Amino acid sequence: MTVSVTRHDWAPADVMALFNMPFNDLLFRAQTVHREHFNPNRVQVSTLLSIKTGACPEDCKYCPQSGHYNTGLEKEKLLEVQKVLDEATAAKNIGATRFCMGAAWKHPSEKDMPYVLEMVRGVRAMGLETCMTLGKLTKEQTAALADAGLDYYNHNLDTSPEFYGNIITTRTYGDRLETLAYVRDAGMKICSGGILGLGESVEDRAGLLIQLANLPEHPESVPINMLVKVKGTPLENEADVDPFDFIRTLAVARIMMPKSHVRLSAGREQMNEQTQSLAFFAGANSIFYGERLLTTANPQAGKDMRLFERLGIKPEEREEHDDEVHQAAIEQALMEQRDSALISNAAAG
Ligand code: SAM
Ligand code: DTB
Ligand code: SF4
Repeated sequence: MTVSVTRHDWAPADVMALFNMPFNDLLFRAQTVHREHFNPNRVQVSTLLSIKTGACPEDCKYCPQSGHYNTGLEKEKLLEVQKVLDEATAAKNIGATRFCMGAAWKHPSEKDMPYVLEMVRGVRAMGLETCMTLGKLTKEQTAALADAGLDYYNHNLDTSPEFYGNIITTRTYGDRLETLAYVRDAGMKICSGGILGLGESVEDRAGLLIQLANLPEHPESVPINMLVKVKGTPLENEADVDPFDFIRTLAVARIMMPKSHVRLSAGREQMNEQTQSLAFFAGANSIFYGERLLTTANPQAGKDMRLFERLGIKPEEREEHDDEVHQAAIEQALMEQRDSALISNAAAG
């Protein structure tokens, strides 16, 4: 019997009914839906890099990079393309399959676009999936990113439309929906999710998931972040979210968007391994991998690999592109890896 349905007409009462299910019933249902579409023992791994850090003109109350708050963060201008490619190589070497580049901008400037496009082309040629999060986009910028071969654009809705004004006043919810529509129209995949722990109610969590699931197509990737409380931000003393409520939200996201990758996103450094393993059971099947998120800490790669081993989880292979140029780049990278292994074997023996 098929348990999952792909719907775009979720109403608040339907979603609150899921949130109010007994925990075990909810997790069983989420895991059943998960198994209809995914191998439950595979988790997608993405590595993040901040390509432009701090002094952001937006006032997102959770964010250490907002120029409105003093968090003591060292600002950095846009990284050089070669530095970004070096970091992508390091991410590939620890086993990441997607490289996500984030900039603390309201929107990209025309002056920065050529560098950003070069980063996309360079990272893609290494055989990694590419993702960027650069703030609001114009139609033209979106088309240029798609032409350069960007696979995913991350732009989060963060919370419900009703609660949003308590957290951000410098960019509207409508602006975010417009950027997501441009990304979809340009043929790229969407990564969009939100944050828990902002002081929102369960109804707001349901409201966020309704906005995401009622989009014309579900986002391919849905990051659910747990607030990382950073000193100097207005939310530094916000109350902790009950870990079971966090897990419930992942489970409801899995049920509402059965074919999407749901990412257990920021906040894993503050979470124990039992909570993370319950998150995977609830249907989360993607993580940020590598010791840094954008500006805050994430678990060490070795620690995550040991957890995967203990749980019998393997990192998911990257999705293949049918694009021949890209395939050629992958084969080239494999040949180079083989050559360097032969050279080091020869040197050793
Ligand atoms: N500046 C771009 C934007 O906001 O569109 C991209 C980068 S921004 C850091 C991406 C997302 O990271 C935010 O939408 C938010 O969901 C998440 N985020 C930022 N600070 C966070 C924190 N302290 N804890 C958890 N998630 C956070
Ligand atoms: C997302 O949803 N979470 C990531 C990514 N998309 C860009 C960012 C998390 C940032 C956490 C705080 C920091 O490290 O600055
Ligand atoms: Fe700027 Fe993004 Fe942080 Fe908001 S979340 S302050 S837009 S970097």
